[in-house]
Amino acid sequence: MKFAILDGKIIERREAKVDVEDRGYQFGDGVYEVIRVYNGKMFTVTEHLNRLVKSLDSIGIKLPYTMDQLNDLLEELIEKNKLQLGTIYMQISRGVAPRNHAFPTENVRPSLVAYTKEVSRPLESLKMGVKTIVTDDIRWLRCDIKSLNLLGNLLAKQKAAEAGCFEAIQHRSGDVTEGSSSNIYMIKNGKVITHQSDNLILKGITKDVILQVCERNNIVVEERTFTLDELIDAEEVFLSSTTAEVMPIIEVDGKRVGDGLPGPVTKLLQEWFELEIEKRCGALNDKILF
Ligand code: DCS
Repeated sequence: MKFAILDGKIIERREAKVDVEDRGYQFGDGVYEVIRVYNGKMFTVTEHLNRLVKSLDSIGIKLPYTMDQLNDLLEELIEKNKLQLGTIYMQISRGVAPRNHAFPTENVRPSLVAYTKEVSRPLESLKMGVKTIVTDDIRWLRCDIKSLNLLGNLLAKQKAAEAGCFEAIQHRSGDVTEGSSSNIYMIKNGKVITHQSDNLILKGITKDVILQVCERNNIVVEERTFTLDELIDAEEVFLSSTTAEVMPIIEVDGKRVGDGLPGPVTKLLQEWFELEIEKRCGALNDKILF
């Protein structure tokens, strides 16, 4: 896509360059968000910007823009890039300063970068479900911060890719935490069970929407720790993220989930999630047909 945001200005993507001493580049000293765009409109943008500010607060970076300014900038970027269906990636690092682990003492301006990408909905996978593997969660203890430091997540995702799988489900000593870039859910006796939003997982915006939809439709949700044994034994399993939406999981480490097809509760949630998208961003051209 032709244009990007660099430090508050919309410029040509190929002109958008960062300094070799940007702390995001050297240390992963910053945070990011990925926002979905349907019909040229950002889905749950306020929720994403709120989470961005929360992540920034937890690492002591002060956002050099108001939420309204950011929102307007992102809208302008979507318009200039004529983006209809895709994502916005945005990141803020602590800024440029001589390399030193401790934060710079002089007033360094945080660097903001954002750009768009055309991404279609993964309709085939949404219909058929995806396979996953299980791996140790080797990450740090502040997974609630959407940090640029993603090495643990990358190593997990790479294992999944090498196994021909869509996602790696991470666990700490047998307790399921989350996927390498998604939240994980299982269905037991018709209830939706997912890890509580604490320091061990990222509080997904998609997760929030799913939980709201469940509440409105009287689906019982339990936010609690659950084990790999419970997961393997579940009636249904699914994952959620900004790009993958509500994605059925049909295999965990080579073992079939249920009868190996997307289950009825997952399909209901997919339907309700689509309605939620349409409510906020207008009618979708391509939908999951059941
Ligand atoms: N957990 C992790 C570790 C994630 O990276 C993500 C999203 C989620 C959960 C789900 O959060 P959202 O529902 O808010 O998307 N990861 C983003 C990413 O890196 N690419 O796309 C989404």
